[in-house]
Amino acid sequence: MTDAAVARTIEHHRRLVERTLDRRFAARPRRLREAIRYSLLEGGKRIRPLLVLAAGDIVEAPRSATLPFACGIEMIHTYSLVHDDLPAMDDDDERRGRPTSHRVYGEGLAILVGDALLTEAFAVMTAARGVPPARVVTALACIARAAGEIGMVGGQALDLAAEGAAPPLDELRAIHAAKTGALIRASVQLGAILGGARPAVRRAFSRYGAALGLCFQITDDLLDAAHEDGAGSDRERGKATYPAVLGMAEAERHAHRAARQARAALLRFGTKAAVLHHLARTVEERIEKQPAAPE
Ligand code: GRG
Repeated sequence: MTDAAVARTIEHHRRLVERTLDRRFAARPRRLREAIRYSLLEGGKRIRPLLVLAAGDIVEAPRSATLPFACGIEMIHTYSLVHDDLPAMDDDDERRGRPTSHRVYGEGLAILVGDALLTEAFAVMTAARGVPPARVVTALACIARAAGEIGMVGGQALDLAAEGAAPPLDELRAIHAAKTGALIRASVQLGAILGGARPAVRRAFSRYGAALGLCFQITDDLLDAAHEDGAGSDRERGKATYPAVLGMAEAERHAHRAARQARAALLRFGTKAAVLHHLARTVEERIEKQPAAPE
């Protein structure tokens, strides 16, 4: 696949997900629907749904099964952002280039937006068709674990508890693996599960997803550290981040190493994995978007 063909595939997948999400919400009262649409439909990079579709394509999972999961995982991700931005958590004013949901709609409605997105995500995912029902059940269990107590929510709790402390590297890694990594890893695993992939393939996808999730979180930390202007930054909040624990230059090296590990996990798939390669490059290239490391 040429670079242009990969870019076209990704754009096609992104539009497909956005069109499907756009058709979805009919909540009453109207204000809730408006707040859900505001939070979900504009500005996200859609990395997680792109991973579900790309991984599913490698193992020939039907689109009728992967698309509902791609949409569901984006809804779960968006719920986590809306709740993370609340005054009780990060108290952020901006998200995806616009005022956060609670700034526009108030805290109460923003909590309900998150609740609705999380719950509806499971309704959307149960609409998966074209594969044996047992695979859908396994995929639902996979995403529930990744989003819940031992995944994203657990990671967020560990992150809150670590504020103001400087955890050792292995603890920081565990926080990141749960808070951000679990959903990214699950995105790739969902494709494999829905395609009925063999265990060796599932293990390779899982290695790719874990390494990509780590690279993603480190680059996010690096971007925050490079652009920080005091108020609201990770440093100001005393967040446990890679740059805080390792310094900028070493954190960058860790991000590149994780990207290399992600690519290495794809070797067995050859050119079939072109889109996953491209997505790993996109995440890694975010490092170059920050000003040069001061060390
Ligand atoms: C509140 C249950 C609960 C969990 C929150 C993921 C998370 C846990 C908080 C987000 C905090 C944060 C900004 C972490 C850095 C990594 C991250 C998830 C960035 C945002 O994801 P992107 O870059 O966002 O994929 P877009 O807007 O492109 O979808």
